[in-house]
Amino acid sequence: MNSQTYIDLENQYGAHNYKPLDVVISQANGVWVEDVDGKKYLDCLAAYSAVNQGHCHLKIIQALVEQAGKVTLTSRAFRNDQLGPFMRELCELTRYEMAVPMNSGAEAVETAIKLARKWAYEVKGVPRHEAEIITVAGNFHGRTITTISFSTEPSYKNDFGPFTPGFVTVPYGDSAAVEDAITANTAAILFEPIQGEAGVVIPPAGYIKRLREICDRNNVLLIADEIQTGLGRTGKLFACEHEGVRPDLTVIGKALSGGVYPVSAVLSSRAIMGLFKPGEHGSTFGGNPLACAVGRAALKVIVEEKLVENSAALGEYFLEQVAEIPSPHVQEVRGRGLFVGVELKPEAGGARRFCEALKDRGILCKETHDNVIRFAPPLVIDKATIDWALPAIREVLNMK
Ligand code: IF1
Repeated sequence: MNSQTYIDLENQYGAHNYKPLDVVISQANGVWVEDVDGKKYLDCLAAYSAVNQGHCHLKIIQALVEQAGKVTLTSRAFRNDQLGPFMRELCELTRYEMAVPMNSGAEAVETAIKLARKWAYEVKGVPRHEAEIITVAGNFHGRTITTISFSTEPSYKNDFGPFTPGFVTVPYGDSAAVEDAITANTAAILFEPIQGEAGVVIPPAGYIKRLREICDRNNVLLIADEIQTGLGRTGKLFACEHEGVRPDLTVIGKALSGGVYPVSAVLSSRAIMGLFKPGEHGSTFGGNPLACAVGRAALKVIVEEKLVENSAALGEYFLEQVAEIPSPHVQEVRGRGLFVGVELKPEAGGARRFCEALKDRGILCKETHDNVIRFAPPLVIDKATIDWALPAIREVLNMK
């Protein structure tokens, strides 16, 4: 079957909730993917940073296959021999005391919200059902009813109300607005240290540090959604580390499995995580042995292959090289680590056509918010591969 046949099938039987680039991928390895016609592409999206370790990393696949032959799911009604070691390795790497394993990113965000609310009632003394959480404009935290309730993107939410109450929104990057929004009932501030979906939006220097101070001063929890920015993407293990900040709760997902399986988690202290009592939270698949075995291997690869360091070094090189490209279309190039956004001028005709042109030259990227091309290749990329991609990027940024 050729590409068009697969596209037609998907269009006929699958919901049309996406508008993907028409490349039908059937194989992948490392930074490369291959379509059904045998054409190879450099993956510069890495499944929105889930595939930081590179596609089909041998060690992660081995862990998956090996564990699949032993036991895949016990449910949390019983224990399994992978959960404890996974939780320990995760906490040791991230220097948090405890973690709760979930599956999708949105689920983990909801888990963090539940924890923050519980903390507000049991520790801070907020009257039950009155906790407020401050969120920021342009956020992306998932697609569930609660996570879209505080989305500011009309197409993500407009037809899906009624919404979950208890959230207020302030502009991104404005710490004074956060402080003004705090009331006696404020439980937490939920934010992304770099907004991915909004177009690789980096907050003003000092913003994260100021959020930390505001939280400390007002007895409010700081919750960082590092689902996309975490685990090396920005050149640090967590993007909050760029400002030396340790949030009370950090939410991770995506690369926690290297894109092999849905694995997410919330990281926190014993004091906060300890508020969950048996029966109050859970998930059939969360913490299953297959997920844990995959997660353990995925973390090991990040450390052993120095992916955080590689992201920092090659990200700096890539950003510098792209920023130097003379182009009539580019408004701004920004990034941290291998997380780079090229914002085009409004008159450039939208980022989509640039992504299509890159695709024709063997590079897969995805536009975000009409005018931004996001480059986020797997963190295993090397300099030679970046150098291979640069001429094509140069050409595309200069097309008519
Ligand atoms: C899709 C966006 C990226 C996330 C942050 C939570 C979640 C995500 C910071 C939810 C997920 C994904 C979802 C994916 C596209 C992608 C995305 F454009 F939609 F916003 F990366 F920028 N917090 N982001 O980035 O995690 O429940 O999906 O596991 O198609 O919706 P999830």
